[in-house]
Amino acid sequence: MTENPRRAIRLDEPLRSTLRATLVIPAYNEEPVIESTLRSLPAGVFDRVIVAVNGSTDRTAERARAAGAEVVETAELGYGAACLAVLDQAGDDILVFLQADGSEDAREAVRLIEPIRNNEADLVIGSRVLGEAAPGALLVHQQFGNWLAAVLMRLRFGYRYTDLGPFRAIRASDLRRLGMRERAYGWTVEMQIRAPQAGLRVIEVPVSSGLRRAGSPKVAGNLSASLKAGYRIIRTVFAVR
Ligand SMILES: Nc1nc2c(ncn2[C@@H]2O[C@H](COP(=O)(O)OP(=O)(O)OP(=O)(O)O)[C@@H](O)[C@H]2O)c(=O)[nH]1
Ligand SMILES: [Mg+2]
Repeated sequence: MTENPRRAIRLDEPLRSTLRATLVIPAYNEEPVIESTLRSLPAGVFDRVIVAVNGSTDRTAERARAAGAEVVETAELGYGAACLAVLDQAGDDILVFLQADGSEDAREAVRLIEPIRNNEADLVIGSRVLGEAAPGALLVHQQFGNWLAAVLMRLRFGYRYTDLGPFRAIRASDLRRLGMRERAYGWTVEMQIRAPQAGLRVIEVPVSSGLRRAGSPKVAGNLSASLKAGYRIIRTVFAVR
């Protein structure tokens, strides 16, 4: 977590309290769970709900539309690519990223949004390490990977993080300025490095983590995918200048 004195003063600060909140749910082959995740969203928290789809071979997009969400599809593959594709139509909304698998508590999004609206932070990361985790929610290799990435970020850049949690919020205008390059699973870690470099104020807040409600694991619950993602994450820590 960082407080960066180089942060530029922005003329639009007084409007922060009225920023809209857009929920972005990256989803890859999440047909079995996407509808229940969408239907369990809290009322009155999000102004827009977008499901970000790429590469899915099932009916994720159709199910999302049927449940009332907007769908943004891109041909470019990768978790990060799906998230970035939303930027073209996000205006200056606060973007809240949430997993499709129902493992996070969307009601806790207010903890992520409020510090941005209150002008206390620019990137708010939901830390599963600081919050309550259900038994089995954070697997040992996942915890080790998060810890290793945190140590490397601290050694290389001096930034202190407890997690790479994907449940996070940032203004679309800030995200555009970061010049994100990573298109796969190094996306979260790249954001955590580029944000303080760009003068954004970054904080972590506790979020709870549960189990995937349905569907198949794409990362943590799949060992070979975890190893690939872990490699990609570590590579990203060293690739960002
Ligand atoms: N659009 C898109 N979404 C993705 C991609 N890879 C993963 N996701 C989504 O990103 C979120 C996180 O993936 P998960 O499979 O839940 O990964 P995890 O939480 O590490 O592991 P499990 O919960 O055990 O599956 C889910 O909503 C996925 O559907 C991708 O390439 N494109
Ligand atoms: Mg998950």
